[in-house]
Amino acid sequence: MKCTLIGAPVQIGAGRLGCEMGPSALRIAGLASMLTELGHEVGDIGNVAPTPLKPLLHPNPAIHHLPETVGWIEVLEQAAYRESEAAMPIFLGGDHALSAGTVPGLARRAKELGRPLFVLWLDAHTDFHTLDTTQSGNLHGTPVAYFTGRSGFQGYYPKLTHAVDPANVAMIGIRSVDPAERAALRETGITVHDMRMIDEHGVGVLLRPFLEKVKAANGLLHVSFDVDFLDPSIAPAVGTTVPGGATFREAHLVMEMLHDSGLVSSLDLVELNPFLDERGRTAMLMADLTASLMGRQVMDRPTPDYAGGIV
Ligand code: B3U
Ligand code: MN
Ligand code: MN
Repeated sequence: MKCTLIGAPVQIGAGRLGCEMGPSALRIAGLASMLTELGHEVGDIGNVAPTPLKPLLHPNPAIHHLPETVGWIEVLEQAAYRESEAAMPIFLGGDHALSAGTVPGLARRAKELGRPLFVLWLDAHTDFHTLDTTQSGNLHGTPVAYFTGRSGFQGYYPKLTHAVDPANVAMIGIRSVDPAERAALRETGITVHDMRMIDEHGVGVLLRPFLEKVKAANGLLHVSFDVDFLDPSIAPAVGTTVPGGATFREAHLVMEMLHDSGLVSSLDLVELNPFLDERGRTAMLMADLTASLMGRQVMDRPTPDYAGGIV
């Protein structure tokens, strides 16, 4: 497969600085060579830079860095649309505000291809705030609300060309939801699998029906992978650690199932803050998990076909 690495050193969406170094850390961890070894044709267009700032003032005084965030959204929407034409784009973040650019760009591409876009959101958080409801003012908490077309962004974030249908969004790993997000999520068709669901059912059982839905709809699948999906004991390099996250084994299983599905058409790797890392271990784990998503496996053992029994 052809894939293209795109650095998106966004850090102003998060509450702590440092995600700007994320693309470098992922490159230094050897992501490109890992993918090449798996037989992929890998390009790297380097880092993109935000479009020039326009003055913007929102009545919510908590909001941080609105003009810069809009600059990143604009450039990443264009990059996602352009780079998804001929290859699988892999966005090296950068904080999660970047998905407010990547996902709308991919939705525009999907629309042009006449195929629905599905989004798998791997995160401790739902990132479902609008500009009016965010209390932290950290705009990495807003991308899902924006790209699913919630109101509350008009006149600030760019006008969406195509919103993602909330029924096509599944979140896994959720364990930190603000009251305003919870209330708004109840009104949408977004599937939210919190950690309790993982504990009770296992992550594979939750993921399989979503993949079947994407396949049945001939959809494109974007995976947005926030470092804090993982438990902080294995992935400390993130500003918003929340205890009780996905284990090493759960995360690899998700990646392996995604690979075997053959459905993934784009990927965000977000919220890596190398300033908080321990000898590069989180960057290396994110690179290894990406390798699993792109086909690395222990044995030649694809996802079992349960219909035919376990082989
Ligand atoms: N919901 C909180 C916390 C948060 C969201 N996304 C991250 N943290 N990474 C907020 O600030 O909006
Ligand atoms: Mn996030
Ligand atoms: Mn998060």
